[in-house]
Amino acid sequence: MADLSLPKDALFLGFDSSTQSLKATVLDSNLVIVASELIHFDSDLPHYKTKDGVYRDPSVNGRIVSPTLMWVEALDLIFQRLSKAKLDFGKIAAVSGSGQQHGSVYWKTGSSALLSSLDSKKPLVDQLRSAFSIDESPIWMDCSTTAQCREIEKAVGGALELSKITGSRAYERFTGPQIRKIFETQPEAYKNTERISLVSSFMACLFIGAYACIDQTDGAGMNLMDIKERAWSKAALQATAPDLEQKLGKLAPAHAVAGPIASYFVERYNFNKNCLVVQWSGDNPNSLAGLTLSTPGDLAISLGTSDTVFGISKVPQPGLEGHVFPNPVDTEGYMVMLCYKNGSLTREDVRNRCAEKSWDVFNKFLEQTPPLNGGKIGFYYKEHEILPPLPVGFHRYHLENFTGETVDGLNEKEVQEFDPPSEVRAVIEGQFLSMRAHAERFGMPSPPKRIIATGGASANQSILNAIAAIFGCDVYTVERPDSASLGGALRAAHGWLCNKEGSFVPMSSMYKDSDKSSVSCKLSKTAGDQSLVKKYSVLMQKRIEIENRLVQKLGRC
Ligand code: ADP
Ligand code: XUL
Repeated sequence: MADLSLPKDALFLGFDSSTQSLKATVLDSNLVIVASELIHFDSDLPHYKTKDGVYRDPSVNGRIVSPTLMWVEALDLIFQRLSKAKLDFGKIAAVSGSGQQHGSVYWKTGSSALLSSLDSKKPLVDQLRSAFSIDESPIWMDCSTTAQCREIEKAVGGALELSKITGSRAYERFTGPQIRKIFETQPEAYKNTERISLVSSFMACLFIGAYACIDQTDGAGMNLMDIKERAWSKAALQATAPDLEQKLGKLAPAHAVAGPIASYFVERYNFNKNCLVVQWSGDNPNSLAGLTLSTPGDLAISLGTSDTVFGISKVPQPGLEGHVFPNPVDTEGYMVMLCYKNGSLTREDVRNRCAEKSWDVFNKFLEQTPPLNGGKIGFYYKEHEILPPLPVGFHRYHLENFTGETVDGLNEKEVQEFDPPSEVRAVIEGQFLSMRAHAERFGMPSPPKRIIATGGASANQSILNAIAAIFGCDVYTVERPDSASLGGALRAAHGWLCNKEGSFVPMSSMYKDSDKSSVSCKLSKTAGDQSLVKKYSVLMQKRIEIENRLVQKLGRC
């Protein structure tokens, strides 16, 4: 049998270029975390003047972008920090990472020459200032492309047809509609673009000093790729913009090597010239890898800027809700996912308004209010929501005499406000009841065998308690909440191994029998009381009834 062990002294470096920060995680060959770093965009790079890592454009409804150069400068800065922490870059055998999904970068004609001749004496940011035809990258929070979504769906034969091909109907944040909008509204910039990267492949470009392929998993978040063929769909390309295939370049599997590390990093930071750069992928796919999610009954819940829920599936069944992507660590399987725009920032809004801007007070309120919240239900959309497709707005209802036994005869009264503790419970119960309801409707396991929680808010024990009570299953966590950069380091090791073997090897071959590594999940909360879970099912049924009415009345974003 082949030797599937990693070289004893080697290190593996993973990144996550997400909405609010750039994170790095370093694993040793036992898959134990030996270093980590974080650059917070708003506070560490204040000259870009972002709020939550983004610009919300007041002049164009729903336009949300981030300065592309900020991501470059964050990389310069994280390397300074890793150098200060005395990380031995020479030991790093492979690098990989992830980017927030769907966001796109537009390289100006002639920039490939710039990329391949980077001067190791200068920071990247000073050398790439004129590299982009569009300086502000549209990101996943943007919802300014509804018209383009409908045009693309119509051109391929409808929303369901597009979903059958690409794994999702057209969504405003997906890259295809974003590209079409640029082609329609900034034709000169589109013409002057020689390569379009996702945030993930963009970061890989910096590491190899050349244009990197888009990986097949993150590529599925564009409404442009045929998910069964794992190749660009001619029909989707044609429906989106002219000359697009050449601007996108090729697709590659997530475990493939993007290229050797650029001499820039060898000369500037003493990387070994044999260090490999493994394809970067999306943050949710990388989290799936970092959480080692490989059992069909398990679900992961990621509580970052967005909230997502995802699992794996052998058979793709794309529909009008949710997304199907190729599994980044299984060449035949799929990853299924739902995404909510109102995640951490909406919880923070309630914390700031009702809980003295303190998670401790927020948690105290959550613990002191009864499960089911005495029939108080809230819908909190600080941003246009994806699921359900509803505009910005808060809606609060009180189900009088709610006992949790039945929805029959229950009347809801719309109210303007709740007392602060009830508002805290309403936002948490609302988010997770909505997640459970849509996950069930999407065919995800119900109840799941277990939930693995990750992302910034998974550090909050009171929130994990609520998840265990609402879903009625055990909740696990990994050592640190940033599973995407951990997944990057793990995929770096996996890509290194596949490259050594000359073919794909299962990722599980890297874990030891009694796994003491940083990638093993630990039980954090046990399943809630099952009679309470039943009552939550009743509340969920009522909530969906109200939600459907809101969608009929207020429509898509
Ligand atoms: P992203 O990767 O999308 O940038 P993260 O996964 O890093 O986001 O999560 C950042 C979010 O985590 C913050 O917006 C913050 O609201 C949330 N967070 C951090 N600590 C807590 C906590 N103790 N309780 C609830 N939320 C938290
Ligand atoms: C997924 C999505 C977000 C981003 C940002 O479809 O839009 O989760 O990946 O984290």
